[in-house]
Amino acid sequence: MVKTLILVRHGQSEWNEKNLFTGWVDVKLSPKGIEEAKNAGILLKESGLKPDILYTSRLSRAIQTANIALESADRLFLDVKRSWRLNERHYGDLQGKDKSEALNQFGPELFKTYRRSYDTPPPPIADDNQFSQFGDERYNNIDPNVLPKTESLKLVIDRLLPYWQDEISSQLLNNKTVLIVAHGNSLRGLYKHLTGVSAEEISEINIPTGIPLVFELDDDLKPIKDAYYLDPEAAAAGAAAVAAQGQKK
Ligand code: DG2
Repeated sequence: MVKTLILVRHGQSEWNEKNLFTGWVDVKLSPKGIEEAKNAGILLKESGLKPDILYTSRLSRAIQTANIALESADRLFLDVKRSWRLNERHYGDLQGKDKSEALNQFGPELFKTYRRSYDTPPPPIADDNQFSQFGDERYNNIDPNVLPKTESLKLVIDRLLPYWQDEISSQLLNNKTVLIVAHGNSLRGLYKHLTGVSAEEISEINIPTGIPLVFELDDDLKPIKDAYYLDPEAAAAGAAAVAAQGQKK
């Protein structure tokens, strides 16, 4: 039996709108992001896909998106599980910095390395930086040695996989339709794991906000065909806009 996995990047956040690196900083959805979240639920409902269980990160923009989308999809009753392992990539010292200013400061090559390389993390964030998560109560249960201060995509995959393997996979193997609402880079990490694309290929893949991406998986949780967006045209435009971030204010 085909297993269905639906990935949604949260709607536009206040910091996506302002063109700031966000990572683990807990910002809310912008008004546009709220509309995108509603639309994600409508797309789900129209598709006839019926998620049985919802997973989100511990960050408000994903949680808000999931709540709004499930309301417009008429599926607020779902069981929900949240994990820091689905959080956005920790953007280290770049958190809170303007992407256009960073592009000017670092130049296009290093800027792209920090945003899209597989295994080069940005410089780590200092504990006393106002955008550090040091001491944040929602991560109290994480060993301080594990709590990231910066992450590459590879490190995101390393911390995401235990949750995928121990928790989410078993729902899919029990033929539950799984919805994950998370982030541009945590979902890119999962995408890389599921599809097996190379480090080079994943650097060119960008996930747009608020458009469900559907995977159909076999019994080994391998895709039986290419994943598809429920609104492919809007997804292509959204992904191109993400790729171009930093080049515009
Ligand atoms: C964005 C991704 O994460 O930024 O952390 O700034 O998905 O939570 O909005 P999200 C951030 P890029 O890697 O696309 O620059």
